[in-house]
Amino acid sequence: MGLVGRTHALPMVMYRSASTFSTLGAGSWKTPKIITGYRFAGRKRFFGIAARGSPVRNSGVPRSRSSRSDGSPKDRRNPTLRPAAAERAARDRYAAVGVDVDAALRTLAGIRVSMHCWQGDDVAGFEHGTRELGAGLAVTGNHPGRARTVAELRSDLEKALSLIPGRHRVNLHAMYGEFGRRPVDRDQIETKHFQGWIEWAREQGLGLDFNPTCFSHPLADDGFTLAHPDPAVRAFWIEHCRRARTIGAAMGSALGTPCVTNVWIPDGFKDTPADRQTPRERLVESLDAVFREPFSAEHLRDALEPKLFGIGAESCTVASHEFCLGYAVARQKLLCLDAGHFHPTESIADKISSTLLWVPELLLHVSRGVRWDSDHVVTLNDDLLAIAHEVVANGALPRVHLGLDYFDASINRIAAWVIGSRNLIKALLVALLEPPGIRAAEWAGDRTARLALQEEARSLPWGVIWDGYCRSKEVPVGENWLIEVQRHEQQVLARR
Ligand SMILES: [Mn+2]
Repeated sequence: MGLVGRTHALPMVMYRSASTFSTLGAGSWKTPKIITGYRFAGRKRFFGIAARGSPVRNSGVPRSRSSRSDGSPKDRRNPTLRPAAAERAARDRYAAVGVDVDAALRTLAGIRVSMHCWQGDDVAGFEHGTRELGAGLAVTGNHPGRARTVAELRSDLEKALSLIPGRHRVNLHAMYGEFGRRPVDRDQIETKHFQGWIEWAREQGLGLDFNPTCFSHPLADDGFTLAHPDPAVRAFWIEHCRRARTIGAAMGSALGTPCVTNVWIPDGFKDTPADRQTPRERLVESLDAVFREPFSAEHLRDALEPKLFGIGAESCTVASHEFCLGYAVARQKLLCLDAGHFHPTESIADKISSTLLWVPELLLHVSRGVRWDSDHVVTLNDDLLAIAHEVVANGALPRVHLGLDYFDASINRIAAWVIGSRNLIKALLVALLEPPGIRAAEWAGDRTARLALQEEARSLPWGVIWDGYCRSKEVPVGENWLIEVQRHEQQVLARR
């Protein structure tokens, strides 16, 4: 859901420490096209995307890693090619408001964003037989080049990650295993089906996160899984989630970094239920069974993700925010806050400091809601800046796992990853570069100065610092990454 952008008042107390998927709700006036296994028929149009004469091609900016200029006179028409002088001036400006740019960049470089694999293939997965998504999920768009195989998805992830500064993580769903020739049902998945991903992640220097997939399955077709009235159906999904945790722990153990394994339960009612309580009691029992086996926190972190509604489940979602918050507090699990899973004007930013008082850690699914859809590509809007601010300003980075969760098949999927990931990292940079005078003004009771400094901070030259960060991480500066994506689209995606 869309969020109302607003910088929330800073809390007075510092902390000491330190799927989900597209909802198509009641407001939908037409049925969106559900894309699984489409075939693209418009190649000519596609080839025109990066045709000669496009503004990006002719901008005069070299194609990649281009801004290593020494600021010589021939470069001076293009300010992006004079990084050293611009960065010095920006650092001076930040120094004047008490900001240590180097410290901010060191912190930024340590933040691992978990990039969601399902943007690359429209949440199709690699199980035998293509199914419609169901469970309130739908992907709109038909851009060419959807990853159809594990190899294609990994290749696309590598391309996207090469354009994003820093070292990060990849988030998998259980439907993305390598299942071989014979079908493997969800209650039969094993670590061996994800061994290829583990080896790939190790080679790439990535962490992995994981999710059981409680949708796109015959036993989820009537809208209930872990809260299903039939004990046999519940047992199936309990076994699936239990195995997902075992696999997550194996990933965390193999890669030396805890795997956040996030359970999202789509169960809900299209129309007004007569009994909202019994399904929730069943869900508590099911979750207790799922989480019964203990694992080391060094390997596995369990998270639970609430949602307001999905298409076909508009009247009541069993795993609502209150349900999941209560369960997470009672059982000391991680709470997952998805930016698109609340009312359209409800921001998750303000929930971060509130919930961290009661749960050990948070998982954030950074997304962008637009009307009925919870999963638009993340843009650098006030909502995103507020989320990043709340994590950074409250000293919560060590307790908050940052993941992305959206999917858009109407644009280049690699670009969708790059845009959202870079935006989240940019928002974190802006938060890390916040002048300390803002908080000091609030603590001094000077609300006038707080507002004045907050507004002046918006136009501080963080973009120059960002460019320098990209340069230092050897990823394209500014819009240069788009040229890489366009070339890749012509050379690789067009042939799929
Ligand atoms: Mn989510």
